[in-house]
Amino acid sequence: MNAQVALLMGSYSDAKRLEPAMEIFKEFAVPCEVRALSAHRSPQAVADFVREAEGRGIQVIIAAAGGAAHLAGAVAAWTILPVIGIPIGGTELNGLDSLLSTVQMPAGIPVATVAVGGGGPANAALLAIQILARQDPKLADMLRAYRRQMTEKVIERDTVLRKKLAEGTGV
Ligand code: RP5
Repeated sequence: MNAQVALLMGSYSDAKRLEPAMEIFKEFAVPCEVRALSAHRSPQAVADFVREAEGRGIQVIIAAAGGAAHLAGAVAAWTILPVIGIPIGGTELNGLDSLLSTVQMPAGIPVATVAVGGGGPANAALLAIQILARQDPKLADMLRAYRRQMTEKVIERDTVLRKKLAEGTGV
């Protein structure tokens, strides 16, 4: 099956932080093309990749970068596919530089930006899957099951918390 999602990162050094996104794609059995291409150091390769993406069946592009994080915006400039930006943390400015560079797009060229660190990479993958699920009822069912499991986990932990507090055994 051809990949319907592409995950671009600005540098191979970003890869570790993007593992949660790759795990989500694995869990939902959604093939994802993963590449490390820089908006600044290899601009032509980025442009070539993005311009060919739609023709190859890619439906959503995720672009992750840190620091002067222009990758998502540069990608969005070349395509009308939905682009999800992941600002990478751990920079000199603790990811605030990446966040602002990714999120502050001028009107006309949107980038849907997720959080720096935390659930950001996983949420980018889930959002991409939610977009695909509009045309794929099986994926939609999987997303509903994923949410149900999340809810069950919260309820379970709430029960444990209340029991421990009632017993006075500490949390
Ligand atoms: C950005 O610069 C990359 O996305 C990465 O987060 C950061 C540093 O890249 P390297 O110098 O480690 O290649 O373009």
